[in-house]
Amino acid sequence: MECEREVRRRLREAGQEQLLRFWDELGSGQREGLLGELRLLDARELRDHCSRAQHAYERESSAPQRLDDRMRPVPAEFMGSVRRSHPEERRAWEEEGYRQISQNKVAVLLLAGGQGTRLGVTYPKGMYNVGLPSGKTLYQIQAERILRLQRLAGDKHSVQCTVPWYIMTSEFTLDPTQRFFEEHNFFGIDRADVVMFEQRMLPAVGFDGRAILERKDKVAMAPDGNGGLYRALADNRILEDLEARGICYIHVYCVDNILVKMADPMFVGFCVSKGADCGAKVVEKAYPSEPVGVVCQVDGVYQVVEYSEISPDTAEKRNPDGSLTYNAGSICNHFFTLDFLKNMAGTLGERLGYHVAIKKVPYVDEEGNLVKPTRPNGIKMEKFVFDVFQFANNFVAFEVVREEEFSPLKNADTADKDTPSTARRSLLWQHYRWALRAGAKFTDAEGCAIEEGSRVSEAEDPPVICEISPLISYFGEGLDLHLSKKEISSPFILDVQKV
Ligand code: UD2
Repeated sequence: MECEREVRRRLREAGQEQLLRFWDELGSGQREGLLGELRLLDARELRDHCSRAQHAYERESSAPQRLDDRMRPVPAEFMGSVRRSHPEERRAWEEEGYRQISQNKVAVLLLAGGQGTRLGVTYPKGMYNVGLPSGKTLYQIQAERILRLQRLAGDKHSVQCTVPWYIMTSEFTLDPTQRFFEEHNFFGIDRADVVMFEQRMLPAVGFDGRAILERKDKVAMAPDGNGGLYRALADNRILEDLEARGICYIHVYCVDNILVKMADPMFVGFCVSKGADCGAKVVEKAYPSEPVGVVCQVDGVYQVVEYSEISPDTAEKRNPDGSLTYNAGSICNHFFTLDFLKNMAGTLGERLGYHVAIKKVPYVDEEGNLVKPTRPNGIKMEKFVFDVFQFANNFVAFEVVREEEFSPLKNADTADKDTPSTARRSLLWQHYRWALRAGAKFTDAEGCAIEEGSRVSEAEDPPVICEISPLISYFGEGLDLHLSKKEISSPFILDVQKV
């Protein structure tokens, strides 16, 4: 094991010796903990990381990068759409997706290494219960969708099939996620088909280019962004695991979208039919300044441009038919072939640039006092998962309907959007629509019919509370059997025990 002297030498080489400035005050356990953390930091990488962060910060604060003049929208021929493509075409894509799933060629990969600071909980976001009548968490909903999808694809092709679930976690989320899955018996999924792995962490850096100590014996570290995926796939031999299972296509998604269609057969089938190596799901932007990334081309290559990187004029730009020119809002749902991921996990992924986030990072001051800053004081460097689009040979985008597929949980209920309440409402409205389509008749507490016409705005709860288990319906299918012409009083939960 490396001793203090050796670690100190490397830190000196990296210009970061301040990380040991409280060494003399530390007990032996604390010393061991700190050394353990520092041993993982390579001297050259640490030096490069800190100076890169400092320079990126200086560049950002002097002249934020604008990409307006270099942007072009995604050409129509590379875009499929749930709303605009022909129904026959959509059906064919969906069939293709089911075929691939039934042949065990499709996996899902969840990005779950984020800290969920905006939501304000100390546990992983996937464990969050948004207050559905069933009390199901995001993880449980996702697990049940996988189980149902396996069933659907298997029945269509008279086989048994598996959609393995890969979950990228970080130092913050791995242990609690593992424990949660254990406690819930992996929600009925075979545990061999749930593969958790960990992304790397990077030190937070002060504006002076020095890594920050959050305690006398602990460096302030943060996950390296969801683009840390590519390195983590290599670090943890995940590509080998995918290969050994015969997986060819991977649907990557983020944890917070309560409406996520895991391994969506239509999206997968669309990408496969187009021979794409890389694809992204998008929704029409709700309004020009909506803070979502836009899928477009920059200097002829595909990219997601964050809202902060374009001017209001560009965001407002419209086509002759009145629609927004940059309308393809990214919902963090991506398709990759295994071959593409293999390339990204090698040298290409290393070439991805970092994005700078200026944050409030708690630290110890020179006197050793813990300080919770009121203003941003630190730089966190992150890679973004979609930055690999530039390397695609055949990139496609697929537009879906927001109300059916996108309602992210980002903020606590004190905010006015993307909260537990809005997520719960989106799901309940969707299930209400499915139930009506299946012919359900809803009655109130007095047994009087609630007419469909008594719809209120979707900004409020639906007139009846009806929750349908993903174990029964993946995306609204097969409900006639349970609901047609049935009189149902609210609140109502359709789950397997009740069938
Ligand atoms: C993400 C997208 C944004 C838009 C939006 C839609 C990125 C970088 N941005 O924005 O373009 O599509 O979602 O909801 O994808 N994560 C990790 N490791 C990390 C950091 C994050 O796994 O180091 C995960 C995180 O757990 C979550 C996902 O990545 O599942 C998205 O992270 P976020 O919530 O920080 O991204 P957001 O909302 O800024």
